[in-house]
Amino acid sequence: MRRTIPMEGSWLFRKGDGPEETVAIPHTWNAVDGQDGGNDYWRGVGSYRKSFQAPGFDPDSERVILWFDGVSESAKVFLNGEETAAHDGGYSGFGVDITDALKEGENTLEVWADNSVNDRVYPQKADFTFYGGIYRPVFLKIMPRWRFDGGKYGGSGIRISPKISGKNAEVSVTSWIQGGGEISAYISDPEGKKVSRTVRVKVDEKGGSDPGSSGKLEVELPPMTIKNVHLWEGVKSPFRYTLNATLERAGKVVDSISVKFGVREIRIDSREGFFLNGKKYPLNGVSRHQDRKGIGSAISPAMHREDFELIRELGANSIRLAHYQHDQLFYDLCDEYGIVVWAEIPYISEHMVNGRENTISQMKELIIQNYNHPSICVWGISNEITISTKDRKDMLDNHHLLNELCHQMDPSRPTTLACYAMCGPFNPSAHITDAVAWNLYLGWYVPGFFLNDLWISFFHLVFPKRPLGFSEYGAEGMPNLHSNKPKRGDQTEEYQALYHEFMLKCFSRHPWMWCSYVWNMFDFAADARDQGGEPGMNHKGLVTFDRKIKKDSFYLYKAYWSQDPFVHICSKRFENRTEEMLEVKIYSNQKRVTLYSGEKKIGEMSGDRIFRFQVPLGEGVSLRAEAGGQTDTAIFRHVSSPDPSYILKQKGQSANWT
Ligand code: ADA
Repeated sequence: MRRTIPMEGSWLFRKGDGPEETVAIPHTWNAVDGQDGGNDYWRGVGSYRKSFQAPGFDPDSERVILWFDGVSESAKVFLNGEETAAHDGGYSGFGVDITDALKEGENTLEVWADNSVNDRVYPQKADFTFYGGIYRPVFLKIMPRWRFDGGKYGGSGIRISPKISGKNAEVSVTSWIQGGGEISAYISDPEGKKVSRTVRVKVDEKGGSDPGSSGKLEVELPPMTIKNVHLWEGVKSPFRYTLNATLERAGKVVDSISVKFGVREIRIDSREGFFLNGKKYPLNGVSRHQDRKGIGSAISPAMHREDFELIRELGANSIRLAHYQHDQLFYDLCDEYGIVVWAEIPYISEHMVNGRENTISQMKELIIQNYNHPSICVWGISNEITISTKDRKDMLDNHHLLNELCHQMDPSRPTTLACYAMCGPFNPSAHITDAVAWNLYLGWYVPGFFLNDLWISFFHLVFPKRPLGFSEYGAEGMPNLHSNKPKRGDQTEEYQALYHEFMLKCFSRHPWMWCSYVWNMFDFAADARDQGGEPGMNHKGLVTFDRKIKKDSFYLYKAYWSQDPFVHICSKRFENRTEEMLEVKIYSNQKRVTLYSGEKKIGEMSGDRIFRFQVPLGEGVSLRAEAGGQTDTAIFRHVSSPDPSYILKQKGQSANWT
């Protein structure tokens, strides 16, 4: 039966023709230079080498697959000096059958990871760092020779397509197997109780008998019914079933596989927004980049979980997993906790005529590797592609191609794309996918909060049948920069919060929009940037790059989206004040907030999420806010002149990535 051997631990690594050093996988060589600004991080070929003992396996009945969760951006794999695989695309998983190239005893594996500049593999131009390396885990998988196998795009070999039918669900399953045999399958609930009949199919052994090749058989199983189906209902009840399938040959089970799935129905309506299982389900979303301070993209499962928990604490019910395929663990968490996902490929900023094949293979991998995740509700085909595209015709052709590919591979999910701010509503690229969304930073890159309402209303008036969303909106906010008169571009925590206060109200005026995604949940590295006094970073996160500081804007969203009682005093890090009367802003999801200075009650207020108290500062105050049994504290001191450390040293919005 299936076994997995992790290939972590120490590998010998060489960056370009530099000296060999020992590193631990997962690893990226851009953990430091990809985050320190200057747009000068090293892009090239890094080689990784490891000696390992051939695993124990039965050559008659088993195969050895070397599996990579992610090698950025392209990879070449050599076993004992022979090239055994090549892969383009730094965010999807890929595997190679190394059985025939394995020697008895010691073997040498060498992997070249390549993030050098080229015109073929996406991404090449974007506002984030393209970390190079084997930055996700590597495994040896001992697999049965005759097995379920999704083939070259890395699928599990099982595709589950449930459909709601009255109180029941009809579940169609397609499977791909190496060689013939008898497949049997049934569905169980989370307690392991069988909830469908067992279906059986006998498959003739023709065409798929060579386990080393991609030759495999596609088999449609007879449909199964789940009576009184329990739906996957987002955060409220993310119920999942398990499909259990076995493959038998000559009366003996040779492979078995279990795949979780959910039953749910999605619909996007241009006049009413997003629907889950026939009910309106407004998407309160954030986007997520995966990288971290000092670590880059080579993050651990615990870090994925920490990100996920922070997003759950915020109360978001949807995530745009930007701008590429994320780790499987993250999609699994979204499935488990009912978070609706926008999944996408890194077809971004610039259409490359030579990159067509790569957009297609990355899209195929995204869909095939993720088809069974109930959380994924839309496929995103590109981001801001008009920003610097030269060959418009070729770009549009490619968009049509990708859109059709998604529909053909997955008729159940709508497609979407994220348009660039300067891409007008009439641009043909905005009218290809089923739904559309814009990255708009009105009130940040350009002045005028009100423009958001204007833009949304105009689009809806002209294209009432096109579902519109906001794929991105945001503002930079540095937790160390402060102002009591915040202005656009000052990078203060206070302006960021004001901007988001406006945007949340704005979206409530257009409840027909199908989605909105804060850009971004976390600060992330963009080595070409130089803003906020910390080069190499995009600071639009609600949480800092090291995940240690939740900015005020985080609590604003929490006040809107989360049911867990809390109270938060804003501008806490803006301790040294010159004003006599302090305006203390408080965010809470409780209806009543009380503020104390020491033991003295200053006031009590009823309100809606945002509360403002006037407090005489004197020499300083030590405040305590209470709401719904929760408390928060802050200290403000009086100083005679403004503390210069709160003000941005750089002028204006200095180096942007474009
Ligand atoms: C673009 C891009 C994002 C993001 C944003 C920004 O809209 O899609 O990757 O970084 O710019 O912050 O300006």
